[in-house]
Amino acid sequence: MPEGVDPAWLAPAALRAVGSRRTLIRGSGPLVETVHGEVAEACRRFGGRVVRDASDDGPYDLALGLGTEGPELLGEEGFTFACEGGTTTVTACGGRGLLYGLFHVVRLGEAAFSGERSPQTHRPALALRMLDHWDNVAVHPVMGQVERGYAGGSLFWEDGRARGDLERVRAYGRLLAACGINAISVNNVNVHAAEARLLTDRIGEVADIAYALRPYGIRTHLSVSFAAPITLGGLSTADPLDEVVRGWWAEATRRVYEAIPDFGGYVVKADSEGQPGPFAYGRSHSEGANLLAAAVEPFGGTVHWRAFVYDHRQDWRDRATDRARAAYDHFVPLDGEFAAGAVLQVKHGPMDFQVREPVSPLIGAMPRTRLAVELQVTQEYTGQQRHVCWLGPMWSEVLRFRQERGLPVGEVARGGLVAVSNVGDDPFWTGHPLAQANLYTFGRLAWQPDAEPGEVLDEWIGLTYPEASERLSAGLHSVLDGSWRTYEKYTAPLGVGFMVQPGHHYGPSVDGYEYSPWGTYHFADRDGIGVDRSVASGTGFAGQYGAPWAGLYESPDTCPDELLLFFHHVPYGHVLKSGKTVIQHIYDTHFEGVEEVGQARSVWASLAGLVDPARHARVSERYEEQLRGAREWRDQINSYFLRKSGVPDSRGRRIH
Ligand code: GCV
Repeated sequence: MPEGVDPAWLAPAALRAVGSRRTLIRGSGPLVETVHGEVAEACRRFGGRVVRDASDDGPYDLALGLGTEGPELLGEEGFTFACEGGTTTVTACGGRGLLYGLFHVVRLGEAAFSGERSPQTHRPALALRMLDHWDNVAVHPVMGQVERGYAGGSLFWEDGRARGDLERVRAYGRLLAACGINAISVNNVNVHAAEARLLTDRIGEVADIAYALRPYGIRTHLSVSFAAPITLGGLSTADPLDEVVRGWWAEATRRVYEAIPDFGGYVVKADSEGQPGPFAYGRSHSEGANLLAAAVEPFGGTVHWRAFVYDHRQDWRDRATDRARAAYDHFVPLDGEFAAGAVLQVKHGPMDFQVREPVSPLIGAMPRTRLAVELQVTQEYTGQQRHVCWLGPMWSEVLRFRQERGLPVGEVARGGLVAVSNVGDDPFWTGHPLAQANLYTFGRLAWQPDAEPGEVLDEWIGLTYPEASERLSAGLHSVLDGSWRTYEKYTAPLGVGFMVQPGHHYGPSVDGYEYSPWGTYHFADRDGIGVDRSVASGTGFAGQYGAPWAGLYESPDTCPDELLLFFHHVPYGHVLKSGKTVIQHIYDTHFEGVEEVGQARSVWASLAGLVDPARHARVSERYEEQLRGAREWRDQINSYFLRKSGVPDSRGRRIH
């Protein structure tokens, strides 16, 4: 780890069990060298020994090697793990598999070397496990270096260019490999002028980044502008059916692969929030995506085409237009029209990464399209890494959600699981040291979408605090386990969403988006609150789901409490399944949320001395801000609804 940088979930002591043993490494290739480097460094630190390709110097405690058996079962990334007769063995068919096998042993620690375990096979459920960086090459006047970034500057870009020293990028790749991530898109999906040129004359800078990430099995992807043939190529059109445009993309892509032979492909935000796209030429999104797919397919690349398409210039008076409907309305008619090299990348909810949303009905409604599901690790709407909000339980709910055909989202996402990264050049990587748990959890859930998030958190604790006492582990669980629900309690209620300050999205502003063109309304008046998305009387969004969800969401009687205001406009006196009225629920959860933050702050304070001082201090400082912020949310939300409804708190607490 570069000096001064937090080791995160590869604390040196996490490699003690491996580094104190005798290891044999068999095989060759760049990733085998990475494995060897990891083990050799651990041995240097902890007194073990590593041998290459020997057959006569055994026995070994650990044998890591490439084999030829079972490629159809293991693929490039799988491995077998066994512990028999005093030797722990990891065998893989490819270098990536061996690397993931090594990190499996690291995660198990001493347990990897005790007892007898017959061979187990491990392989990722999803082939693509990717992070999207919304990093700007040049500092953007409004969005800064990293759009929605809360951890300092970009790891990749500085002063308008790729960083000269990419040691930190290499260290990042190592951390990501340790949790199973295998792809990164290195620039913002909002492609500004400086980023656009990465595709052409500045591809060498991307190649340098790809070089730094490659030893950890990570492929590099690039966000591109649909208008590139015009802005970079000087053509008069970017029409996807124009032969000259097709030729331009083919040639530009050939050059990209010349510079980066294992390039992963393009990410495209088109006809979305002002980005150019095929609509300008009267073409469909499948025609747009297929243009780029045709360019990357000969090289084995993929186009990730984002489904985040909606009208961001909506008239708030127009009650018929519902942003939640947009992705489904645009894309479901195109099912079956996307080329094999195109992946449709869908945000997990129909709106925009709110603390609570239903799963997007688009996921599950396009069986003939390769879908990737997009999560947001950066905490744009969940406390911006100033608040603790561990999102593992929320993502797990999403990934286990089953739509009509019965498959969970984690299986429907055949095109991969993607997330917006939360790291920057902050020494703790993520601003809030506890936000590292979100990044780790994302990687592990992408590998195994049905994993128990609590067990993933145990792994993260074990790797980040390898010598943690039971008190420290229990304390970390206590502050993280319920933190998502706590955050939900003191912010926008019952799935209604937003109520944040416009622009930067931090802190409460109940009516901040109420009369805006962004389509994010709550419709609170003196009688009630919520958005009627029923088929019977509302926007019809509930009807985009299959059975049983369409029926459940359609009626306030069957709609789950936590999503009630997403689907229905109800009176403040409406009684929830919990037995409380909506207004009393709002008051109670906001008081409880603040109390829970106060309790978590005390638990954290009690861990002083068990956590290294710098980390402890950083988290303590952030808890002060979280408590201040939670109080602000409580007081604004409660006051707003007391004033609107005129209904007093049944418990007579002070509301401002
Ligand atoms: C990169 C939200 C964010 C934008 C982001 C957009 C997207 O609207 O606020 O910053 O733009 O999502 O996902 O494209």
